[in-house]
Amino acid sequence: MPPISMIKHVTIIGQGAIGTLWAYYLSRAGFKVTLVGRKSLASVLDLQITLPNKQQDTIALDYLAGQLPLEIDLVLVTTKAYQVNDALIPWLGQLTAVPIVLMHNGMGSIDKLPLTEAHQILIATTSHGGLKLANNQVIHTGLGTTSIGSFQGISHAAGRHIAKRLNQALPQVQYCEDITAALWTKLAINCVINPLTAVNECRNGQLSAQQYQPVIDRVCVEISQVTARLSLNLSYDYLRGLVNEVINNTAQNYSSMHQDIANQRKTEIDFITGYVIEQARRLNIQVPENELLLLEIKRLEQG
Ligand code: KPL
Repeated sequence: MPPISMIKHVTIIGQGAIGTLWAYYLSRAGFKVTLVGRKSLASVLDLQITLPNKQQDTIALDYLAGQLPLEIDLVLVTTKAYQVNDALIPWLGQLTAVPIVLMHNGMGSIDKLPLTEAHQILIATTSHGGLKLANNQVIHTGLGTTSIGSFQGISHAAGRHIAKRLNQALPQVQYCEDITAALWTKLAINCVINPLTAVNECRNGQLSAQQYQPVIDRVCVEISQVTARLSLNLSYDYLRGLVNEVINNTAQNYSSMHQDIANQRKTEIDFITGYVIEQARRLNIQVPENELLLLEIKRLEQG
């Protein structure tokens, strides 16, 4: 692993709201960022961003279609969970000596990747809010934090080093030795807020209304039963408290699933609620509330 200041060339695969936010903040912090995609677009993208304090900024970002740049110190994969395979598999052969950070909502996508021992993989989860209005326009709707941890092929020391470097661009980035617990925590938050805001067509903050408390309780109870069997220290009280905190902190946001349904896009439900259901089945635990929410989202996706 090069010294911290040597992580300079960052390739970003996935130009949704989160990938675009990272591209902006990394570039502003002096990193050499290249967006890699499949569409043939101009090789320089003039990005306009609205910052959380409502100020506007613009920045020029390099874009490469269908090929990787020559210099890469770090790869950030910020596609939706269901796109990770298609987006990353074509490059996996060329990315054996480079740390790859997978950053998306949900869990389970990594299990489907044909990784070898040579791949250096980290997983990250972020609570920053973003809204992509057009290819060159994004709003940073809410400040959040990012947790990152090693999944395979990379030591905790090297992982901490990467976290520190990313923290220089978009703080707070914290390194977690137990990234699984951080991922389940975010999964629980997403299992509550995402389907409920999509089904009820509301902003995150509206879930603090009395009428939604029983269903939120049931989803949190089910998830804490699953995490208990996985020996993760995530009690119902802890998860319930965090869910309330995120509902309040992101009160004005529309969740990503709400945005997906409103824009008639596929959602990440299979990697959020679907992942919980899959683990629950394996452990013989009943999760009827999560099953109901999955069905409702599938119905909305088809509609
Ligand atoms: O991660 C989110 C999402 O919208 O996907 C939350 C935390 C629910 C914030 O909106």
